[in-house]
Amino acid sequence: MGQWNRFLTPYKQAVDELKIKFKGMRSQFENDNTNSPIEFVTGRVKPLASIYDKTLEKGIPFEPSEKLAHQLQDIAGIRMMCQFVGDIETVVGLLRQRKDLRIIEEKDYISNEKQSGYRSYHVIVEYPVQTITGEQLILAEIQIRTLAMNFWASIEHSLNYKYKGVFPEEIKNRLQRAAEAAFQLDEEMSQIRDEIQEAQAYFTEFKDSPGTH
Ligand code: 0O2
Repeated sequence: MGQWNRFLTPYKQAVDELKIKFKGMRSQFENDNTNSPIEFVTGRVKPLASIYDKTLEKGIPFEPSEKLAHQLQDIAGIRMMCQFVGDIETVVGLLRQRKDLRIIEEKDYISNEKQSGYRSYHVIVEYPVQTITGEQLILAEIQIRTLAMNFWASIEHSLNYKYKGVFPEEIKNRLQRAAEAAFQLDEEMSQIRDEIQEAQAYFTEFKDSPGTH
């Protein structure tokens, strides 16, 4: 257990640091009175049980090693949620211009939706963590998705866990319909984006100085 703890500690540090940095990006948009393309940010270190499952799937030894660090790109995981599909490209652009991380790979499951109905944009990055023994490069997976994509993915993830990936036909069909509904919701919201953002800017202003309206 001590060995796993030592192995996972820099991942926890990477997740903590990236969460703070990305939340900081949101605050900067707020300070500028600009609608933030980032709605909220979450992060986690992959639980040992999930690491174990993934090693079985990939046929690699379940031990804290270089090989594992190389093969599992999402031990450090960050999620950035956006209101609108168009915000996702903006967030990816913001990531591409950062100097504190290096993009290794991008996976566009929005243009190329997964068979399950899953939609999201994944960016695999290499992030340097400073440790007492020097710098360590950590791989992290940043998932960027709308609130609707996130809603669908978290429900499907729970059901996947319950049914261990083998869904009854009816659930499978309903999930597919729900994915289509989430897609439609994103489309509709994008159509009235300007209207929504104007209203949100008004509320933010009103919250800051309620007496002046
Ligand atoms: P958890 O519990 O979120 O950590 P590869 O290594 O490239 O062969 P891999 O590892 O499947 O393929 O990478 P992929 O598909 O790019 O991204 C994996 C992660 O994306 C998953 O992590 C999920 O978080 C999410 N994801 C991918 N497909 C689906 C899906 O159909 N439904 C849901 N709900 N999420 C999905 P984990 O480790 O599976 O899960």
